[in-house]
Amino acid sequence: MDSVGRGTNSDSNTDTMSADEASPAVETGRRAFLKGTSLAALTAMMGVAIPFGRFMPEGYSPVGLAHAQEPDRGVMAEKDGVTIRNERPINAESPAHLLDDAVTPANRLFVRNNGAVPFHALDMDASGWTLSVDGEVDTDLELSLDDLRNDFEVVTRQLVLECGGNGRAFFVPGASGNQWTTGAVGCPEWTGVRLRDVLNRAGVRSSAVYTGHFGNDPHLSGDPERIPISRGVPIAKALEEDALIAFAMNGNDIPAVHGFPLRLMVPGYPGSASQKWLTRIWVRDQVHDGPKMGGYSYRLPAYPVAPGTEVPEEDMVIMDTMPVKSLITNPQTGAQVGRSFDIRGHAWADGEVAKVETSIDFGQTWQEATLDAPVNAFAWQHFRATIEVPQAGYYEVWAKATDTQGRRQPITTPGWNPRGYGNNMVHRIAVLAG
Ligand SMILES: Nc1nc2c(c(=O)[nH]1)N[C@H]1C(S)=C(S)[C@@H](COP(=O)(O)O)O[C@H]1N2
Ligand SMILES: [Mo]
Repeated sequence: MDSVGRGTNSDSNTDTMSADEASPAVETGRRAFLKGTSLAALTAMMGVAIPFGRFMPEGYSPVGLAHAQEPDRGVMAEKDGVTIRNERPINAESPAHLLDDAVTPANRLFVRNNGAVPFHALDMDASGWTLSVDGEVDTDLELSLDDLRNDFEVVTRQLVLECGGNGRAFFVPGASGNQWTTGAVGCPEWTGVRLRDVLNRAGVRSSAVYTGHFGNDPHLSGDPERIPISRGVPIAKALEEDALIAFAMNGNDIPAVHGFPLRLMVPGYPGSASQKWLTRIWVRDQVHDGPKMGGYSYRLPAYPVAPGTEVPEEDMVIMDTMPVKSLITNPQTGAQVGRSFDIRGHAWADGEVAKVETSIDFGQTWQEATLDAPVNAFAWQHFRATIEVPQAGYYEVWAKATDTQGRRQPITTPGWNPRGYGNNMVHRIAVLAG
């Protein structure tokens, strides 16, 4: 199944500490690229034959892999107004007022890479692309993009994608990783096939417990034997109807940096569950143990801890669903407004948002905003309100969403955790009114 040896690598704690959601900074026994990389692995990574490959000195690092060492500047050319949080790997988010569109356009969608953008994506070349499904299934599948388009029902859905670390910058004490503020989230429109239809075609065995997702993005070390990230979800989540294997975003090919030609979209879960450049789904009989499944990556303490606590690794549990949240996207924070002004934004939850309230008196009183139903499950719900202020001056507008299960956004950072995940505190903007 896995001729280049990238599929079963589970050495999450040998990953280099790059940024967000990285494994512990200790590099234990990292396989040395300069020794054993096979010609077959290099060939697979380059995507073409290397005719004189047998003459490459042992340990030689091909010049063509150099892009894995550089920031992926080219793929960011289309982005507009994003804030770069890290250059290598490239990570960027949008300020709230640039996320005002009902459906997030490609130029505003945050980027979260753990490795480099793969060659085929840089070239937007999908020729020969296949997705394999194997493991705890009755029949292994190897599907081309045409197979996916032709053999399964194609659906289009607006689905929220949010990094588990969105809001990390507000935790005190701070956590290492990308200092995301509020913008590592977006809601584009995705077209693809249901993950569950593909899994059911393969026939999920009763022994199935978890999925393991694989893409072909190169590790920043350039070592083709290492994979930057491979996460999965409980099999029950994978079999819900909302998760997609997507081949289009906003009616176009998925942009290179967002996973061309194929990615998962598993809404309601941390963005890391939505593997980009998807090549393989391994149905597992145990919880997946790919890179960034273990240690402190996407994990929370099993019990509440005081801020700054050193939590033992064995007490960390996998973060599953994302908490209820909202974002004020207009006006822009710092704006001058009249004594009466309109605000608007989006709200989302793992499930549905029941109400959004706003406050202009630091949370003393709240007014209910007008809230739209989602166009489909896991789509952004848009809200709007007209705010009247009693006199001219400085005001803060706060927004707070409550989901249908009664869970609501806290005023300050919720449960502190070592890596700063799941911050869904109320969004606040400042205005000068009158
Ligand atoms: N192959 C691959 N898939 C990946 C990642 C990655 O680094 N490589 N990053 C994950 C994380 S942590 C997030 S939050 C989302 C970000 O998706 P985006 O860059 O399209 O916004 O992709 C996920 N899928
Ligand atoms: Mo993420």
